[in-house]
Amino acid sequence: MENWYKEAVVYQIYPKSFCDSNGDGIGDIQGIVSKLDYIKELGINTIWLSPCYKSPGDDNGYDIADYRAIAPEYGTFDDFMQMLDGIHKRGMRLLMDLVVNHTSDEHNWFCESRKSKDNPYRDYYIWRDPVDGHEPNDWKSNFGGSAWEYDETTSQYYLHLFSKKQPDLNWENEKVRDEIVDMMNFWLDLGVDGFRCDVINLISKDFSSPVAGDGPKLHEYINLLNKRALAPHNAMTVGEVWDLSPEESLALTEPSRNELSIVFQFEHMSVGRDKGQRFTIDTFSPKKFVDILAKWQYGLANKGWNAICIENHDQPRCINRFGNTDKYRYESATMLATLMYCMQGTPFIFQGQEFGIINPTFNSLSECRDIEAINAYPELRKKYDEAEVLRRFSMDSRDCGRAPVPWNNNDNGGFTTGTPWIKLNDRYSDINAETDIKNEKSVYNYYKKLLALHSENQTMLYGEFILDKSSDSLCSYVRSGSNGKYRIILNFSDKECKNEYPFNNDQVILSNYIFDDNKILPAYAAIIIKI
Ligand code: TEU
Ligand code: CA
Repeated sequence: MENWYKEAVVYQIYPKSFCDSNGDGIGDIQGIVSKLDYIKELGINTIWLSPCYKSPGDDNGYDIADYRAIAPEYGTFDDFMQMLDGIHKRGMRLLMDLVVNHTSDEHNWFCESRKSKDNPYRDYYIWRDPVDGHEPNDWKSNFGGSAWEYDETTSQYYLHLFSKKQPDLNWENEKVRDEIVDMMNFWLDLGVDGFRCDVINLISKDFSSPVAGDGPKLHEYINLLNKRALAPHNAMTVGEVWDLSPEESLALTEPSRNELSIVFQFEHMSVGRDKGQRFTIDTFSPKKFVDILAKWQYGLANKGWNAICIENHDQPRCINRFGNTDKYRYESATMLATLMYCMQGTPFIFQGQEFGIINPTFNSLSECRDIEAINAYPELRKKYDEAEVLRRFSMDSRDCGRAPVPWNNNDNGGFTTGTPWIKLNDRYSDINAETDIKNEKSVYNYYKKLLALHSENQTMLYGEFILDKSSDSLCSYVRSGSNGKYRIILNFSDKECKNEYPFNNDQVILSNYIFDDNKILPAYAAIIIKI
């Protein structure tokens, strides 16, 4: 199938936190192998694996020291091939993480590059002279501070849009482009099926702009990767791009352009944050959230394709942000899933989301691991006391999604027999995969039914999307296509609301309550009806 990405149902694995097979407290490839049946059983046909390459781990693997080597803490190359084979044998596909905006400073290219101005690898990275004794411009690193680091050996600055240990590659250099194409073909030739492309809009820089990225050669570079690596392998790609409009998304994905298959949009993830900034708090408006999703449904209709995502390794758990972790955990988790995965687009599910994991609580900075939170701490402490900063980290730091997956109610949720590299959520004895699978009314069993409906129903896959109602409680949309019409009815609040779309119980395809009176919808009700 040429456009197989449209029928992909993707499960994201963050290897460090997924499953530890050897008791060192770190998830690994054999841990993944042991869970392939579990993933398949959920209704997944594609796995996206966050980086598992050799890395010093400054940004948990998004700082790559060797693009062609597996990190020893995750296993061997043979383990990797066994996993790939196991994925394919089960009729699933594998997307690797393609992190090519930057490498680790411990990558051999950078070790050479920083040695001297005439080193053959010098132009693999972006080096600039100081301007009046200062940084070349005022670009900021995503992890705080200047994006420029002064290197004494050659008295120049290098650019790093993330940590200092993640120098940006110089895509202007043809040799860099050739190296990346070769590396992509290396994985594709081994049988890998595609890539999730990390911060892909940053690879071309616009030096005249106050913010880096979306440079003039972006489309040219992606088109080149498409022609020389992706298209010949019919590979799927999903680009990670922040702050883009539907028009910009189409410019990267319209099939005639031969660039990417789809890109994520994270606009809805900013609702509830002040100006979209992390660690800030704004009132959460369900209406705004649904309206943004609808804008993207309409914006890409018949021209592009959505990537439907509400959690990943950079985000806290969706129940904490948009639902209710205590009284209505099941109801809000399943309502959010219904809202998202009945829309048109490829579902992305982050490990543990399928059984309603919630954020851990961080009680001290020493429990936090993420470079973004640790770097932000001193500035936040100037504004808030210790308890408030930790409360914000427990709500909104990237570590929230990175807590280990609890598989059962054994010690450490069965994630490891050793000491986990980061703490688990304390409620793992009741929120874990095994308990949820056994419980008929559970987030896991609802996800399984919902994903089956998504995959087996032509209307759910390809049908038109029509928004009828968005508000801070009742929301409703219709999907209409070759397999008939369906209405999705949701109560996006923790109070009862009036239902404007009455139905008979025999119309119900899936719902998270059993209804006697359908004129009143209980908190976080979600119903899919045939109309
Ligand atoms: O994320 C890019 C990115 O923009 C976020 O890290 C962002 O800076 C942050 O969430 C804002 O609060 C990608 C990866 O998903 C992330 O894990 C990496 O750290 C980053 O790129 C660098 O490779
Ligand atoms: Ca391990």
